[in-house]
Amino acid sequence: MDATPAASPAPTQTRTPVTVTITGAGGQIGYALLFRIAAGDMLGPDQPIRLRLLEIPQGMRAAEGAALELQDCAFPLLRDVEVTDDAAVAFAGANRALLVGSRPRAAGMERSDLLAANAGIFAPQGAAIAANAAADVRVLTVGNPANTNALIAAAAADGIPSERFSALTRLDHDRAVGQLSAALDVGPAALQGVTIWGNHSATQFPDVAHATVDGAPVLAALAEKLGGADAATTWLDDVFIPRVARRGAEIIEVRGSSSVASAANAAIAHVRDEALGTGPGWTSAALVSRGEYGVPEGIVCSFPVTSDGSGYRVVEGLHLDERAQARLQASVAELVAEREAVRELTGA
Ligand code: NAX
Repeated sequence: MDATPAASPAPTQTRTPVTVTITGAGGQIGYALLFRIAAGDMLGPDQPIRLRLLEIPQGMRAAEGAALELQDCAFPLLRDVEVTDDAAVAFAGANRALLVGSRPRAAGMERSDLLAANAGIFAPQGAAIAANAAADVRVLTVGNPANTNALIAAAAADGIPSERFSALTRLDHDRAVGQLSAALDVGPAALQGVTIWGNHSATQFPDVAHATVDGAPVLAALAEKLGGADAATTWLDDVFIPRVARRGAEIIEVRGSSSVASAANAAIAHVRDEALGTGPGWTSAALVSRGEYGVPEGIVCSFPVTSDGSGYRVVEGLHLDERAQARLQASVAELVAEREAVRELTGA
């Protein structure tokens, strides 16, 4: 018997590490993200990673504690972890940035105050990314209001193409898939073609008009399950759409705290699919509009998207009926109003 072990490649030794910067790393979503990223869930099991954790001074101890725990996991892919409150240091050489830290809404705060406070975070971070990150950097915004924060960061990141910026609506997408999966009593993998349109807010439009279950139209499957096309439409309008759009509030009510593990899971899935490809079908992500589906250019709007590993692109050519158009336009109107509110700060 030959006792010589078969020659195997040493991928973690040979691949160049990817530098991943996470802002708000000392917070709840940060804590749920870090260990999965370090374990290879986001960029694959062969991709070494360097982590850069950005916090504000009040969050530094929590981030430092997470860094100690990361060291204690001895993840084979994790080369090093640096914790800092200096954006220039955090974004130095970053290939991937996940902007999670943001200013939460305080009691009595108007939406315009919230937008302005976050412009004060995301504009300097966009500038710091442009000045310090790697030439191939891609940036996902998670911190709310996510779409407009992404717009602010992109506008401030001189020289970085705006298609490198996106905002997270994958959680909404996965929530929609989860609801359909339960209603139709099928596994999530049987479902394709769900779309979240618009803003990551209660105005978003979760759309199943092009969705399929095991290759057959979801609308027909719902009609069969619920006793007719009218019953299916009523369920979609009165149960499905509001439940998906308000799921964040439902989680807070039941759990006593906002979505954390599911949000981290969605952020990981967003980056993974962007970097490694979406495979069959599409997913949802908020991208800078180029005017697709009549959405004004420049706003960060959720669309159906695919990636072949080189970045997300909008799936074009889907038909939206009048009701769907009206729902999309309502969410787009909110995004336009948000852009107006921060226009002076961003020049967008
Ligand atoms: P936490 O309050 O637990 O953590 C936020 C962290 O960000 C804190 O540690 C804070 O010190 C830090 N931070 C604040 N300003 C910063 C800055 N300028 N630079 C670096 N760090 C900064 O919130 P968490 O539960 O982790 O949620 C983070 C964000 O995700 C919130 O804005 C939340 O609303 C948003 N969400 C977005 C979702 C989405 O689907 N797009 C869903 C989940 C979540 O609600």
